[in-house]
Amino acid sequence: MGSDLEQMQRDMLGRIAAAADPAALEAERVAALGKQGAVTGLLKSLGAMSPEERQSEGPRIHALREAVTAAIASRKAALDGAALERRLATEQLDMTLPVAPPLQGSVHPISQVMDELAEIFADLGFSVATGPEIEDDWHNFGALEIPETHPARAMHDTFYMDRTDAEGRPMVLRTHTSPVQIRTMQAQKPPIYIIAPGRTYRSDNDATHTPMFHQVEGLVIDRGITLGHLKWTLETFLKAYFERDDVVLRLRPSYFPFTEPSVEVDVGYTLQNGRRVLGGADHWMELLGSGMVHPRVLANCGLDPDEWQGFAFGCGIDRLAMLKYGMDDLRAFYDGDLRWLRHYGFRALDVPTLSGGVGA
Ligand code: 2U9
Repeated sequence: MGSDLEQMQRDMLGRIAAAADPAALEAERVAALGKQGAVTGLLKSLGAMSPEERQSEGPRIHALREAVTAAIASRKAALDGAALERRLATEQLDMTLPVAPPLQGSVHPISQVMDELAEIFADLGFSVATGPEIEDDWHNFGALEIPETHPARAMHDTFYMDRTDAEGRPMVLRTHTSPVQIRTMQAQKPPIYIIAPGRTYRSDNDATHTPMFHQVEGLVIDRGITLGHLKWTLETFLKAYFERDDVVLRLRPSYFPFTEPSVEVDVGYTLQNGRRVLGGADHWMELLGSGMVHPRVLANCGLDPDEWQGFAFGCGIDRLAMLKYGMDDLRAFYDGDLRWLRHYGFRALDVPTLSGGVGA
């Protein structure tokens, strides 16, 4: 009996390993483990055995079943993997083909707002900078004066990767777009006038937070830059973005490790039929954070703080989109619901321009 079982296992594992496609593998599974299968038959035969026989044969038959089950799972994984590889190698999608009108997509409000921001800031002499979304500890934290022990680290709810940087510290999904400015300061000499829009990640998920969200940060490095330049820039940006001349800002003292002094910026709004409409100064809501770049951050990037000064700001793009275009649930941005996209999406050729209206 014992050597019969061993022979049976060898045969079954051999046939399973040789199954050339999922259908052949399924046939082997049914033949072994199906209702009428050989292993199932052996398991059933346990009932008719004497207690002594069952004690010796039971574990062997169960071991056979486990070995066959594991072999099927491993062959299935190998066949599925090979099938995926074949599909990836053969299936192609030509992204440049024109789309038939009933299927025509729309521009997502986040992309639209990013285009609007690029347009507005280009008019002020800023260019758009980008950088990696997987960052090392130094670019995301260290250079910005957020050391490991700093409470701001905990506030960032960081996603850590398996990969490590040169110092053996885990790589992170960037928690803000600030590392883009660090990289820009290292790579080019001032004057620097950039915005850094892009995806950012924090382990946070509720009605007002998604684990992936979008930020735009701005950075100016030049000689003789003051808080006055910061306020004028933000005012000019927000007036253009909300397409209103009565946008009023209120700057409150705040604290960020990478700016000194730091200011939180509130924007005035009025209530019309229960909805917030930007402009005026009836009510205030916090819109963005900003400040003068900390001298140590400049020094970390090889700039002499006695020669160069700068300001920086950071703002959630999702929030900018919601305020301008009237969405009230952040999570709908990422549901991929075509009805939502048709309602809030923008036509592909409605490119925002300052003269044509940025929110075309
Ligand atoms: C460098 C130096 C300074 C960027 C800044 C903020 C203040 C800020 C938040 C607003 C809402 C992020 O999306 S949010 O949660 N940001 O409050 N960001 S100052 O400061 C920098 C960046 C880079 C080199």
